[in-house]
Amino acid sequence: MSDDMYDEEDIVLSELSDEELTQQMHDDLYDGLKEEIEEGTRILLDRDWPADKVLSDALVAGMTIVGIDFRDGILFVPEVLQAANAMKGGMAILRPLLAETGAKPVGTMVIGTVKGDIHDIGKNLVTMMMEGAGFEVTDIGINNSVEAYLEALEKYEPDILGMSALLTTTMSYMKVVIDALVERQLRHKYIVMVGGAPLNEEFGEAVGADAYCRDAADASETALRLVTEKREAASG
Ligand code: B1M
Repeated sequence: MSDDMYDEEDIVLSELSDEELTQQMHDDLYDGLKEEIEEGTRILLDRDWPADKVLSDALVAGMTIVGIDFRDGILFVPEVLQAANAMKGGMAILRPLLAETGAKPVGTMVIGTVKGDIHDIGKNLVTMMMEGAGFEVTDIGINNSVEAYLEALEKYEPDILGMSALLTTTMSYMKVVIDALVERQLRHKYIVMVGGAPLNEEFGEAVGADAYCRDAADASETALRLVTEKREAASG
């Protein structure tokens, strides 16, 4: 075998230190390299990294960089879609680890991204963390109309309705859904939790949600607290 068969630029992920590997994974996510992201995810897990640390330090941190360059017009939709696809590859490996729980469900949730909005990575992460906290979650996907939410609520009768929005132009649709629940006198039946990058506490209150959740960990903690409070109030 001749020497020039080896490309000096080739990087062997398994030979990198933890820090170099996470840096490399940020670059690979940026370049939308799904296989490399999957390999890096496996290597970090083999090095005994907890799944939530792989998620936050390697994947979410990488996606934050993508988001900044998307905002600044350096990256465009096709590249960001590839980055999202690579991220999903890593998330699929982490999913069973984050969702590991033998216990019976502590509660149930229907979650979906609102109408006009196709962002689903954050919602998928919330689903995973909620499952990890022992909830049974029905994910109704993206671009959900009022009718789609109502249909799912009727069908699954969950404790919680979760809504996600990533665009300033779509987040107000959460109020449309909550108003529809009020109109039909269904609002009291569900705990409504909302989340997504452009939202904040004030917005959550303004649309009439029970809670705004900053991130997936906050969502699972809040869900546990609100379900417990609701059950205590009902039994007391
Ligand atoms: Co879009 N996009 N995008 N995008 N995208 C943003 C959101 C944007 C901030 C980018 C930017 O300019 N910096 C910007 C929105 C600006 C605004 O409204 N203020 C934007 C734009 C403008 C657009 C388009 C309009 C671009 C265009 O076409 N010109 C278009 C809209 C399409 C549509 O929805 N109709 C668009 C399209 C896309 C892609 C399809 C290319 C892709 C989505 C792929 C996919 O999701 N399958 C995409 C992506 C990937 C992004 C960024 C880069 C990353 C989003 C993400 O996945 N973050 C994003 C920039 C950014 O946010 N940094 C951007 C990682 C994820 C883990 O975080 O989603 O915030 P996040 O979720 C967190 C919390 O918010 C919270 O927990 C999660 C986990 O911790 N959370 C919840 C989320 N949902 C929750 C629900 C809950 C609780 C907590 O319920 C209880």
